[in-house]
Amino acid sequence: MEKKLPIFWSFRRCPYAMRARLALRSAGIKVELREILLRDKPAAFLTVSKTKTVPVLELADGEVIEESRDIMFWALKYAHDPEGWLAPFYKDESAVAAFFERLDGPFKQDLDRYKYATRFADNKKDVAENQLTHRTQGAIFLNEIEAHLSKQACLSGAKMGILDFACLPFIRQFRLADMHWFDAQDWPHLHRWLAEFLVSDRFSQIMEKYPPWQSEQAPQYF
Ligand SMILES: N[C@@H](CCC(=O)N[C@@H](CS)C(=O)NCC(=O)O)C(=O)O
Repeated sequence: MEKKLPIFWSFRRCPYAMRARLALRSAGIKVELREILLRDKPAAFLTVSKTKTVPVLELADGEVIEESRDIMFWALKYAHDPEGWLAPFYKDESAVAAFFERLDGPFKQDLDRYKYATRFADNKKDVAENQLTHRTQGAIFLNEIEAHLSKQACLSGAKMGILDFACLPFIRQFRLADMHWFDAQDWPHLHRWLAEFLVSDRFSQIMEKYPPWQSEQAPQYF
């Protein structure tokens, strides 16, 4: 009998789910993938997830991992980190934690208020002002990334790792808010780094499309 696989609840375009899929793939961990629609979450998902957010990983022993960051670390540690993503973590755990705090905290807030400005203001003037404020604030983080990348090939060091893959899906979104503006910024190293990720097989593999999960369907695997 085949071993029971973990169940991974996902949403293709969610940057948190993307980074979890990147880590699962790097770790070579096969999961049953259940794609959901955020506007129509299945009852089975709502029962499992306390936070009602994706991604969620349900392990065979019943443990439920709700945070994308924890899924990344769980997968990489479980599989003994075949690509060495965790090198920066073993070198300086608190620097990696601080990076995640900044990325998932202030930078994500700026990203949301920039990309979805109309959700946060009700007149055109405020929308435009907010957009500019949060783009400017987000760009401070991006300037720092550019500075790091001008000194070393990747955020995690000479090789891509946890820091790179944790933030690339969010930086991709920041770019999508206004590609013309983004591409015009003087960030030569950041543009190269992001472009290499976007054309990589790794990225296309984790962006494959799956139909939304239905309880009676045969499992689909990732
Ligand atoms: N802290 C969570 C955040 C995940 C999150 O906010 N995901 C969004 C989608 S990108 C979500 O599921 N939102 C719920 C909704 O839109 O109903 C993590 O890192 O996994």
